[in-house]
Amino acid sequence: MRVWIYFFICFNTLAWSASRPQNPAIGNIPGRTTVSLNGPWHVIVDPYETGLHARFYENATVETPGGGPIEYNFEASETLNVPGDWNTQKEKLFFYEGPAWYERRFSYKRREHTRVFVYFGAANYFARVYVNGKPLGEHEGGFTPFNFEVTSTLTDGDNFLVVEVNNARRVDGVPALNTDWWNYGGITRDVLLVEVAETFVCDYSIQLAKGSQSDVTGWVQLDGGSLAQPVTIEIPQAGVRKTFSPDPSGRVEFRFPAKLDLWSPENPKLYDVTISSGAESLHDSIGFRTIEVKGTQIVLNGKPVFLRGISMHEEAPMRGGRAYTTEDAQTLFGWVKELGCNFVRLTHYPHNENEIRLADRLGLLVWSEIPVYWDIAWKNPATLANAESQLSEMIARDHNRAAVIFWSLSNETPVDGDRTVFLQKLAEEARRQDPTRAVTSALNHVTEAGPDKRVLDDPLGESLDVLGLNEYLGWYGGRPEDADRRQWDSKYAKPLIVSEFGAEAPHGKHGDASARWTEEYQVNVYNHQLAMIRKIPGFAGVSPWVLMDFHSPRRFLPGVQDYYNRKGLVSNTGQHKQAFYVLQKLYQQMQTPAAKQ
Ligand code: GCB
Repeated sequence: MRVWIYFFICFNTLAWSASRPQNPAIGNIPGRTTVSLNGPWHVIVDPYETGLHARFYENATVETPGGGPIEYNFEASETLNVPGDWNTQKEKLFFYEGPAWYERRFSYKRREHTRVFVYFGAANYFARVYVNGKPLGEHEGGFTPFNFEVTSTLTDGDNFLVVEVNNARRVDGVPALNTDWWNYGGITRDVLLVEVAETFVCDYSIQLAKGSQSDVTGWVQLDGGSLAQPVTIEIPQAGVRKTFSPDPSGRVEFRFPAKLDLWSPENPKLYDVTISSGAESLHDSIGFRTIEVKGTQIVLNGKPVFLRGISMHEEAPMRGGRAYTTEDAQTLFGWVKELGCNFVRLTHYPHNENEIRLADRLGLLVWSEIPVYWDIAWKNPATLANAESQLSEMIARDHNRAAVIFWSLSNETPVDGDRTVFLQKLAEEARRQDPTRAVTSALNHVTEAGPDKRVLDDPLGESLDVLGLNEYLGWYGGRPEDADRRQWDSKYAKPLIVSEFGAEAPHGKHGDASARWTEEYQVNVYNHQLAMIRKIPGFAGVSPWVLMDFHSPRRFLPGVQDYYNRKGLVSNTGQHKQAFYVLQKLYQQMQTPAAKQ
């Protein structure tokens, strides 16, 4: 089955396809030659999608005799920076949802014995890609990478790429119509031309074998005409150099002993790993650690770990809009580290690769999620296929990152049969593609077992390894003090993470601890919540909502929200609210030698 999947992934790039051709390891891998297509692209905002019929992708400039007029002109159109969302680059596009056409000219000369792919880090939400007037394919899903082979479509000399990006919300989309985050549209991550050898490393997995601290296991998949060429794996610092012969499908599977310093939040050790085959030599930085669930404990490298976390969006501090640079990630994770976290819940969609790689370097454990959010079209097979492909793309991009310990399938989905079947299928798929990490979801369905008792009994819990619980006692219902009486239970003897709680307060708005929208009220909620959740059976971690204030189309209150969700511990311009220090103090206490015993 596995071989088949890789056959599909590697070889469907050879044919034009309207589906999603991809080679997972095409991207920012050191050792690969890339040409950046970032920078200003010409853009035509096209609310009625006229460009599809008017064939904008042909990028016509000269009228054909007897033909009609050409009513567009990329060269004379405005530009937008790539990467970047359109909403925060032009004020008039702040609320825009719909199609827009991007165009970029570039000159290129292919080197002999290479193949070339055009790679997109992400485009939200739906993209159609054309090169030199020819369709390459399309991609659905706003937060994961995709690529198309352009070896035979590029010409030596001048070329042009046209991409239609459409962020219109769709009933059958993932997410669907309703979210509590801004629907930033556009090409929001890097665009690259990636050059590979004629036979190249299409994907690989290198990590510790499940439950073993001394055996490295994994696989390498080749794509191309010389599938028999040997594959060498080196980890120089650990004295490893192994050469393998692929099977007829170009696949190598291996397991060998190695003496490695384990990766952990306290010691985020990364090894330089080289994967060579034929003309290619890739270098990756890989950490080695084990992650397991034992009873109600999360076990890292054989020892139980408590997750001191925070939830966060991929929102740029200071300038606003989608975060995409390493500097954005450094600022956000700087605050995460300042809080004393060892864990970060990256909501509600796969965040950019800069963040994940920085988490690897900083020693932050990561919860990574796909945007199956609130209610979506559970009965629609195309919606399931779309969710599955976003899940696969997330796993394909990040499966070599030690930081990632959880694949999250969903957030606050309504309990009903179709939904549970849908998510069970995603759970199976996640385990099939990556049996080493834990599968989780943020749940919020609880039943009353008395006036002050709630039980987490969502049937999806059966299919998860780790349970996330979102609860907002003291904000969406009740008073902060009600938490003192609230008791919790779980139907499942599994680790439980309180994946959200919180309260809104703009920075600098003060008042009484009982006055909603003040920093004092937010502190009050944190104090009572933090005391309550520590008593939850199976309590294995917490990631309050949320690190930084973020744009939301559902938050209107003038002078208070102004289209921001203000539950941040830090404002969108970096000011720390009082509740930041409440959580920081607790996380500091948890790290004292006495607390660790
Ligand atoms: C939630 C959602 C999150 C919202 C948050 C809120 O439960 O998971 O996306 O932003 O509540 O602030 O209401």
